[in-house]
Amino acid sequence: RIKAFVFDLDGVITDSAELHYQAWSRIASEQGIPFDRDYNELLKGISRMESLEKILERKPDACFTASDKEALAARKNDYYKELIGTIGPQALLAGIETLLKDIVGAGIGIALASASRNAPTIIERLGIGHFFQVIVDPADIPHGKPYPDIYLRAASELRVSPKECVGVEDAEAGVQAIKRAGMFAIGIGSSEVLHEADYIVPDSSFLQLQDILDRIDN
Ligand code: B16
Ligand code: MG
Repeated sequence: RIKAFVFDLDGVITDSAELHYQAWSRIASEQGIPFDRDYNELLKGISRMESLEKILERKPDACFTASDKEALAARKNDYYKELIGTIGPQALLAGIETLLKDIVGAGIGIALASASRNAPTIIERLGIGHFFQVIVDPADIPHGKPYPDIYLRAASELRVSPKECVGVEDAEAGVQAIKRAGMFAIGIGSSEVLHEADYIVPDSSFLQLQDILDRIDN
């Protein structure tokens, strides 16, 4: 029996993936580094520093010291915080609020497993904090997605077994993390990118609790 849902944030609950893209675009163009939406796909689900490293890889001749990198990552976060300062409940993706309500109504637990250190601020701005029993602090998790650690921590904080959990992700690294944790994986987005997921939907409006539970061998 399914006892909990564990959600990713960016690209699943709200389109902050787009805001990350805009903030990184500013940094890349300031540095004269090519950057586009295809390349941005590689940054989804991975940490701020890992994202920066991936962007700087595209300027192999340049030399960035550790403190240059700290400064770039901090500036990106300032740009990002400016963008998230404008969001409110209208930024919830289609179908998510109904899904959260249905899950709670069915007596099933909910946790957040986001790599974003800004996640608590975003959840509060969206007005959905009351649905979550657990928000995992990514600062506590040394190995990010695609390692399963953040999903395993969510299950243990909820006091359920990973086998009793459904994970929901929009990124390849995230789906891999869910599968390695031993959970049922829902992928939102392209089936090419998310082929390891157990159930793939094109966007969040397709998510229906009963439909999801029916697909899992209970
Ligand atoms: P921050 P998720 C991830 O969130 C994003 O997908 C990823 O693009 C970002 O680099 C990461 O959070 C860190 O975010 O800079 O706010 O700490 O998809 O795991 O919810
Ligand atoms: Mg995501």
